[in-house]
Amino acid sequence: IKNLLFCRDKNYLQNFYDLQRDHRPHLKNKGENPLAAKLKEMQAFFGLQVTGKPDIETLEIMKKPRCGIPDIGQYVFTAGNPKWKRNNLTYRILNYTPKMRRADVDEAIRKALSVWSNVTPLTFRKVVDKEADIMISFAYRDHRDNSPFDGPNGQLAHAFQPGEGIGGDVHLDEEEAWTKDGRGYNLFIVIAHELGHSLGLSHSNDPGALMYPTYSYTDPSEFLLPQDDIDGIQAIYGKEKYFYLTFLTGRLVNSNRNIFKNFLFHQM
Ligand SMILES: [Ca+2]
Ligand SMILES: [Ca+2]
Ligand SMILES: [Zn+2]
Ligand SMILES: [Zn+2]
Repeated sequence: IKNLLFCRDKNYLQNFYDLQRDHRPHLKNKGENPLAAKLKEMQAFFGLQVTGKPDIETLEIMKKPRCGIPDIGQYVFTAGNPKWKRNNLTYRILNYTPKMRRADVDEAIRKALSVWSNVTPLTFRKVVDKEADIMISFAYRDHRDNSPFDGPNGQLAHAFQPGEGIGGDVHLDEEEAWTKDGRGYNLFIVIAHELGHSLGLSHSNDPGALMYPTYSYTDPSEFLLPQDDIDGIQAIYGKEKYFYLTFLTGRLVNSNRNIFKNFLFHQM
């Protein structure tokens, strides 16, 4: 099997399935080739036939543009979803892509944040001149975090789990054809996915989920956060703040439901 896998495919398993880069003769692990074992893990994740062989379906998935965060393995995500200890978070846009108007980048990011704040008690405030919890930037190839980007296609972006410093930050591959619509890669869709990681979610194997690892386009104006993602994020942070206020103020909120909701969303 080793000889049937191309270097690129081995890279895929190294990047996303924790395949050791330097595998020596496996003395203790005689039973199974580590490549076959990792292929099986990948096939299981994507719901393919688990053969341990690089069949057409498996190779097709490996070619799809995707998020740079691994699907399994503990070296990026610690067990038990990590979370922010505050609900009021800050974000900052460090740079822009020449491929889009600045206002369109701002709008894509604002809308991607609202995807998550709409269903949780989380709020996001933009800062322009100091360290923010979520620093968003476009980065080129090796950008000093041990996860170099790979040029056009392949890995589109990655993000770090909640935490200090680089924690929560979102990096976008500068070499992608970023857009606000269905051409190239839609910035809103990719950032919305990456923010899921910034907030503590790992990949879902539900093909309809936003947190599925491969890219798929949805018209931003028609985007609705899938239930799998809502369940995931609410398991970490609870439901939207509207429910807290309902609990606290009872009838007052019910009678002014829409006014209150608008008020709350404008607070972001
Ligand atoms: Ca950070
Ligand atoms: Ca790329
Ligand atoms: Zn991802
Ligand atoms: Zn990075």
